[in-house]
Amino acid sequence: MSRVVAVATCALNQWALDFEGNLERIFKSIDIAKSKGARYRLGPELEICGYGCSDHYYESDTLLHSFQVLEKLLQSPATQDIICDVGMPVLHRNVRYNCRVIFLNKKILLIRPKISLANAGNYRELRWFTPWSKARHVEEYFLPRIIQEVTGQETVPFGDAVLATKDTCLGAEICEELWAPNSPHIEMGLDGVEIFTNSSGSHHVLRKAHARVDLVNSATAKNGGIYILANQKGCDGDRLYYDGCAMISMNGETIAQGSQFSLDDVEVLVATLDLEDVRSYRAEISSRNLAASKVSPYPRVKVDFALSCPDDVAVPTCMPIQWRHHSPEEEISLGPACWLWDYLRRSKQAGFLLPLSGGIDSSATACIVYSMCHQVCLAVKNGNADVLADARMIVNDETYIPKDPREFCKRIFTTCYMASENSSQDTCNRAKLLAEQIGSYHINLNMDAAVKAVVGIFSVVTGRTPQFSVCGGSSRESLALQNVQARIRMVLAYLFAQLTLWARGMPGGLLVLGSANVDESLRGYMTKYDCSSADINPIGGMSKTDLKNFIQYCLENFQLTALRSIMSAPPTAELEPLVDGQVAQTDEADMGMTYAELSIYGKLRKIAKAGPYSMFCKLINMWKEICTPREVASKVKHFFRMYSVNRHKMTTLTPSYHAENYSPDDNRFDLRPFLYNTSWSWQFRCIDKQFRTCLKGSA
Ligand SMILES: *[C@@H]1O[C@H](CO)[C@@H](O)[C@H](O)[C@H]1NC(C)=O
Ligand SMILES: *[C@@H]1O[C@H](CO)[C@@H](O)[C@H](O)[C@H]1NC(C)=O
Ligand SMILES: CC(=O)N[C@H]1CO[C@H](CO)[C@@H](O)[C@@H]1O
Repeated sequence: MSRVVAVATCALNQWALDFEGNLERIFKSIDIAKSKGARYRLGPELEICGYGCSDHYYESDTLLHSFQVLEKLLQSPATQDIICDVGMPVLHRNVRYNCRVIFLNKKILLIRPKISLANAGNYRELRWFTPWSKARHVEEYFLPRIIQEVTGQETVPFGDAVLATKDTCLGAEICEELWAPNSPHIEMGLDGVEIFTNSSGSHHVLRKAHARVDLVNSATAKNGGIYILANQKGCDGDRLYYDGCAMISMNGETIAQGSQFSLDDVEVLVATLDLEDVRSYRAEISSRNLAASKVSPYPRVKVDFALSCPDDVAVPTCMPIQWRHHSPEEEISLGPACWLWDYLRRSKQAGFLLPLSGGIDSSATACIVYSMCHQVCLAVKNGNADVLADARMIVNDETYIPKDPREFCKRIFTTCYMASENSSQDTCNRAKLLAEQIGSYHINLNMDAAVKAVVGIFSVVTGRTPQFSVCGGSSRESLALQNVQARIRMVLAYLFAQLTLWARGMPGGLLVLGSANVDESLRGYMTKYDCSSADINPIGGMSKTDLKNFIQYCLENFQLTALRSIMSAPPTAELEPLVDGQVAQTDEADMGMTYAELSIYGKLRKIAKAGPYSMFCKLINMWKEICTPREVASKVKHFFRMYSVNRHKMTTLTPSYHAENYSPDDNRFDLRPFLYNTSWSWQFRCIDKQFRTCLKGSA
């Protein structure tokens, strides 16, 4: 018998509760897998209903419709002669499990419930599912009648088992199980499983891809085997971007790599591999074989089917490749751009509107939209019919073909510079030049009349006129005046988003983009309900440091020379009066901390889980070369005061692309109160006590 097997895995852009679309994409992936000779096809976690259904998992409708989709798959001739491994929720004895359903030729072979559930960060699987806790145990599952009618089976095995085909043995791991310290693949491998499958719903976090790739490769480095990873891709209706990276690896080396970011809804990887390579890899590892001889066996579901190709077909086997990683700047350029595209086409809007101030943040956001336009043109050039159809729908022209990113940008992207008498000519010019270079439809407006009118109402009612501090006003007055300007920007942004296309005689409305970065949010350095309030924000999960590097990348990669002066200008909100025509306000001075410091506070607070006292203790060490303990104490206190005073702003944070593990996003990720006693008296006393000990120690 031939030893060469052909297996397929995929990355699918599934969408929560879009059963119709999800089914279509699953069919398409099976078609491609079969056309490339695969005899086994793995799909992403919960692909039938879409990974991000969240509380919809509680609804019996979700379970019902998932079975209805499964029925369609079972019935179809398209699923003949290939083992299909699909993901869906299943209720067994009134308990809901996150399952793989594995079937072949109208028969369900096995339902495998997930054993370790993902429950950290953005994941809340324990809220909806129960982990299967009976290791190597299988029960009878009674199929719903609609499935019985297709398969002729009344019950099927449900539990922790592996599949034994005529030529090899396959075992499934589901997403989180790979990260678990005692992953199933270890014991399964010892028990003779040669092919491990892993279906994921894993999302993009900057700089994280290599961890996943290393984990997958290491899964088979020690004990040999073939590891197949499938993942969801795309927006899925939430802040997360699932980042594909389907892969196949063997004996610790990558064999096939899928893309991390792309506009293809269906991506299928097929590899032909020699099982004998697994066996010979294992042959020499005597420690493995000793352990293997003692392992208690998994229940095996026998399958009368071979994964290997017929003997008379000579198939070349695949060779290891080197995994290509994106730089963090490329990740920022590609991930949020794909997410924006999904959001735009699925919300059926006609494009985006961005208040473009000429600073780093809004410019970075503009560059991401421009990058999206590049990807759309590229996908169309590569023959992606779905992208072409979506582009035509968005620009409302059935014959349109996006070829030039700048031209496409002009149709779907409006940028708007909102000047007040306190904006400098420099920022205005910078915004205009950048708009020209990316091709956006650019509006320059002056909002002084609106600001005067609003402040005028206040003066009429109260008889008092607030002044800026440079004109002798108190900080209360000055801040209120800045906030009025900032908030009027938001009102204007929404007005122009709704009606610019109308004024130009075109149909549709625009989505408003926000551009507050993760550090500003953390510090609360933003006006609540100013133009940081928008429909969505592609950079809300990025740090200022990463955004600066990204701007440099765009300057080189897209030849946007306008970015040169944007890079060198100090970040400013430009809400205070100019002094001699120059900016008198800079963000870092205003915030009382640098962006670099903020990133450190952010990571300590969220990732290292440090309160004020622990943060102080860590920083006196980290910063011992640059700060005295007294300075550290005062910096930490300042940060916690500002953070807690402003935490309420996080409750209305614009939904942002999630990309950073220290994101302060209150809504799903960083659950904390928003009304604090901002004196932190107990905590700060501990800092002071510690700090006095430091002084004594050094004396
Ligand atoms: C499957 O892969 C994901 C990465 O996407 C990983 O988080 C998970 O731990 C893996 N699961 C198993 C069981 O290997
Ligand atoms: C916060 O705590 C301090 C110290 O215990 C206390 O004096 C102050 O009244 C508290 N603030 C409020 C608003 O309760
Ligand atoms: C619109 C606005 O707030 N303009 C202010 C700009 O700065 C001058 C002082 O230089 C103020 O008088 C204006 O009110």
